[in-house]
Amino acid sequence: MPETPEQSATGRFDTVLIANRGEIAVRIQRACRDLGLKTVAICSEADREAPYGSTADSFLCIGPSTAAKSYLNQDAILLAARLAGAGAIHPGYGFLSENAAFASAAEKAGLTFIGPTSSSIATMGDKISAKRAMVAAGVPCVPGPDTALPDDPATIERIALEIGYPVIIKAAGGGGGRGMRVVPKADVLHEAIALTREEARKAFGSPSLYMEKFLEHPRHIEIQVICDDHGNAVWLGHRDCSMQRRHQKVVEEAPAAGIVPDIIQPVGMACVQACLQIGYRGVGTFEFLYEDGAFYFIEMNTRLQVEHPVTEMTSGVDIVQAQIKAAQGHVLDLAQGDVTCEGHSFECRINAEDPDSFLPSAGVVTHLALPTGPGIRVDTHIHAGYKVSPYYDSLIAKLIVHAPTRAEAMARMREALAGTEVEGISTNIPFLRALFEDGAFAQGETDIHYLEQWLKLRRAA
Ligand code: MV4
Repeated sequence: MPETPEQSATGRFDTVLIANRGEIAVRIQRACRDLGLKTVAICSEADREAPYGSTADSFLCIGPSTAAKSYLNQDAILLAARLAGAGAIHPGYGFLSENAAFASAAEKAGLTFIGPTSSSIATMGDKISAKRAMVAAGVPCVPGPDTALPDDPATIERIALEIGYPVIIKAAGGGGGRGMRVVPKADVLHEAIALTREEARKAFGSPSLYMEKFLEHPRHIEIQVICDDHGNAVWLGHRDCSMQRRHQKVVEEAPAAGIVPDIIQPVGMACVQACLQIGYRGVGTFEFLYEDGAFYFIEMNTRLQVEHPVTEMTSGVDIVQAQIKAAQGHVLDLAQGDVTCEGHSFECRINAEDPDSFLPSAGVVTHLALPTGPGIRVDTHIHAGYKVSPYYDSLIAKLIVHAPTRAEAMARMREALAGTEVEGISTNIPFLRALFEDGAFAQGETDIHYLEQWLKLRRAA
């Protein structure tokens, strides 16, 4: 969809309000400083002691600890931007990062939203309109209509038969694993649809559903793109994010193991084509399922992602700086031919959680040692004495390594994990250390179910 000039507002700004917290607030602040931009940090009452508060040019507490009253409080954030003289808002990931109404409200308040237009966010937020846009651009999608399921039972049955069982019912308003149900065979089709429809109505305010072929053993592979407002777009290679538990990614890597350039190249180019066709601006991620040598689009994320560092390591592109420059209206200073992928990168998400129950572990970090050395990067906001609060997600640090080959990168991650000490709270570090000793993982022989199966076996042992 072409954008109206008003929706496409990029602009000059010299001060960025960072509407987020934790490690990504630190990461974005660094990119702003690198670009000579001033920063405004915001916090909730629980985050008053945040280290990035004192390094920002201004620091405002915008509300109580619960996210709904602070990091999700649109009016408070817009007011903070006005008070602090910010010209742009960087939403980070999570919170308001994929909220089309917020992007639009920011633009109406005369602020640049560092992200795509509200119309792009809305198109991709509706998983049916996203799929339709991808089909139109020639991006390979999962078999199944790019339209909402009708009400007529006979028509629904015909669609399922045409796709072939098993099928999966998904809510148009869902995504990230919310609002979906697998249907193994015809006798439970209508029941599954009725249940998913009710859940969708309650959770997303829309009963709209669609149907796809259910892929049983795929890998989750995603493609990173960056686009400017002048008709330029490039893809920065791919990542494998199959190592997840309950839709929470735990380890990510770039490039995806064993995916040869010949097979991913046309998919990357189709993503670029889709960006140009929808007038996409800024950074984005195309999520694919990969099974038996074929790629199937499932969703597009219209934000900076947690795992962007593995692509930064392999492409050499500072994705956050590139994102901010795109929002300033700069022409992309990178052509597809300039993009290379060097070596291999892994990211481990270090979570403050109980290693067995996975419940969040709040408390004070009494001792912290972080690894250093060639090819090691740590993105974090914590320090010894930091109080991990129970209000937000449990990510406390990202350990990122880069080495010439996948095997060397794995060895480097083992080394980095061995050099990481967090005391006072529980973390998933012991579990990450064990995972990097796993043979099948080392061989790249995993899919989206691997980690949960591995955990089950490990518990039984
Ligand atoms: C699927 C699928 C199998 N077949 N779609 C889950 C999250 C959301 N992004 C889409 N998801 C899936 N969609 C079809 N047609 C399996 C999943 C899925 C999954 C996808 C990526 C990463 C982890 C996953 C875990 C369970 C299910």
